[in-house]
Amino acid sequence: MTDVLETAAQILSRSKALAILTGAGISAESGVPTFRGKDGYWQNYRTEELATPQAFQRNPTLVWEWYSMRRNLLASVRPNPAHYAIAEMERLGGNLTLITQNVDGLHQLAGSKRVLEIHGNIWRIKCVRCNRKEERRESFEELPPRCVCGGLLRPDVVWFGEMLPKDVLSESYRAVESCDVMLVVGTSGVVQPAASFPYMAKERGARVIEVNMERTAISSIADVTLRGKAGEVVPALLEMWKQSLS
Ligand code: BJW
Ligand code: ZN
Repeated sequence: MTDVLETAAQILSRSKALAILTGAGISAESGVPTFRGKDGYWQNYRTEELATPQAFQRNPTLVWEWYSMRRNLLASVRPNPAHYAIAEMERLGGNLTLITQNVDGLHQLAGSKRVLEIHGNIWRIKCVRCNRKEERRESFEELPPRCVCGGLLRPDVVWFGEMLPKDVLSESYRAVESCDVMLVVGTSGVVQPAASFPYMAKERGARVIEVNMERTAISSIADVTLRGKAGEVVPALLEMWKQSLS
């Protein structure tokens, strides 16, 4: 591991434009379940059956119960060493863009200032009728919750078949197209368009470093693969990177 870690740290220390893409795996050690694999079920429903506008239309209460459960859990979890290490990478200076698929807000809690949340944020809600958005951390007395206009409220997250927020997406593409290194942490790389970011970066000549416990759809194009837990590997990578700077 030390050898590959050193190689990765060297690549990072030479980088002039770093893009970081994170997924559910980075929050796993904080106690947040991932979406796929053995964690990817809730009451016998798969993520793909719940995170869709059709599921919400059919049964808003069911979908809200899933989000309520997750919001309750998230209310008490803390960032882990991987989130903190990435926040410190930002403070090290240089050109860094953090793109996350996560809706949990843990990067911000760890101190990351600029976070491109391409799948939205679970603490924000919006009205399906008047589109009013609001940050709301408290739980709801009744599910599904309703807006003052009478419309249904939903979490302001991106479901399957929905477009990603335009501004956030174009900023992400800018970073993906201009980075010379992409660090990919804790994502299975199966959900588009995020899954194509490492491929696009690679095609433009960037180096790809992957941190994941398992082989993924991105592993085949990674220049360096760091197999292990994000909470251990990312801080170790940061330490080695700092050493190579001094
Ligand atoms: C660890 C670890 C530890 C564990 N340390 N690692 C065919 C081709 C191309 C595209 C499509 C297609 N068919 C359909 C599409 C489009 C669709 C899509 O990609 N579908 C695929 C599943 C096939 N995409 C969309 O619909 C997107 N919109 C879009 O494309 O708009 C344009 C369009 C519109 C209409 C038609 C066509 C195009 C929107 C996608 C929205 C995804 N939303 C969700 C829910 C968000 C809200 C919420 O949180 O509830 O986003 S789904 C879920 O998956 C969530 C995640 O962000 C996302 C990605 O998951 P992630 O983060 O990778 O998690 P996991 O669980 O998959 O993986 C965890 C990884 O961590 C694993 O690898 C572990 O090994 C690892 N790990 N512990 C390090 N300690
Ligand atoms: Zn409304």
